[in-house]
Amino acid sequence: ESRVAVVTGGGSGIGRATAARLVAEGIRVAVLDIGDVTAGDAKLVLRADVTDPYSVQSAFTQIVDTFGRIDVLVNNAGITGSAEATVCHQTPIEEWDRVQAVNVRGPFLCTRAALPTMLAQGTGHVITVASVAGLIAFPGRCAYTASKGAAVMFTRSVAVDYASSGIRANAVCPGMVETPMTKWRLDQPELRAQVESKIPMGRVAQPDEIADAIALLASDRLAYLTGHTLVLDGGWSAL
Ligand code: NAD
Ligand code: KPC
Repeated sequence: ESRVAVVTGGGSGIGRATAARLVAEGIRVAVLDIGDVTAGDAKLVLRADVTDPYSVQSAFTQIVDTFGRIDVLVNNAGITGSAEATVCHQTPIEEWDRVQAVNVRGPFLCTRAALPTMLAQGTGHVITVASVAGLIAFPGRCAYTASKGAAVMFTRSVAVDYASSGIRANAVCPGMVETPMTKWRLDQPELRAQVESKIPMGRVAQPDEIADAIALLASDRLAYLTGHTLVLDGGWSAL
């Protein structure tokens, strides 16, 4: 039977493009999202909150009951926080907690739920969508930047601890991507120009360009790659 991938936050943006791309490659895909999801070609669509252990556990139980295995987990669900979640001293404490909960606790809970199946298989790949903000600070987004730094180190921790069990972990670090998350900023010509001026390629990315990278990682090519952060930022962090 074909391989199985789970994509969290698969209802929108990068996650939706990734789910479609993996389905096109013949992978059986389970999409997990807190919001409304149009099924697309995904084999299984589950409403779940990645911050809630019970919700996550019940989703993964259903996935394993349905497919019998999990080859790839894409930890993609993420948030930036409200308009008030800006620089450190102005970030509401509850917004800090909410951002860490989705962006750090989420990958932890989902990976924790997927690992027993991967360990039993002796194979598996955890791909976490971090951000260029996990490598260089995104100005005015303290909670988000800190959370993505944690996502990168979470990936390295899993890579190191499970390499001898046949399980790999890699992160993808996109730069600015045109999705519902960033629409509010990119729809304002001045703010868009400000972002584009920092990117050597002079343009933001489309979700398909990130989905392509995730699909390459999810394929069993690059089999020696683990603990890596694959940066797709148009040269932003190379400056
Ligand atoms: P998006 O807002 O379009 O999609 C995120 C999806 O995650 C939504 O469908 C949402 O419902 C889901 N989600 C949010 N909280 C959830 C929860 N608690 N449980 C389950 N699902 C939840 O965002 P996007 O731009 O596609 O971002 C996807 C990932 O890529 C995020 O981790 C984001 O930080 C990262 N990223 C985005 C950009 C960008 O510029 N758009 C850049 C770098 C990294
Ligand atoms: C680069 C990245 O991960 C997105 S950071 C900016 C998000 S927002 O402030 O909502 O435009």
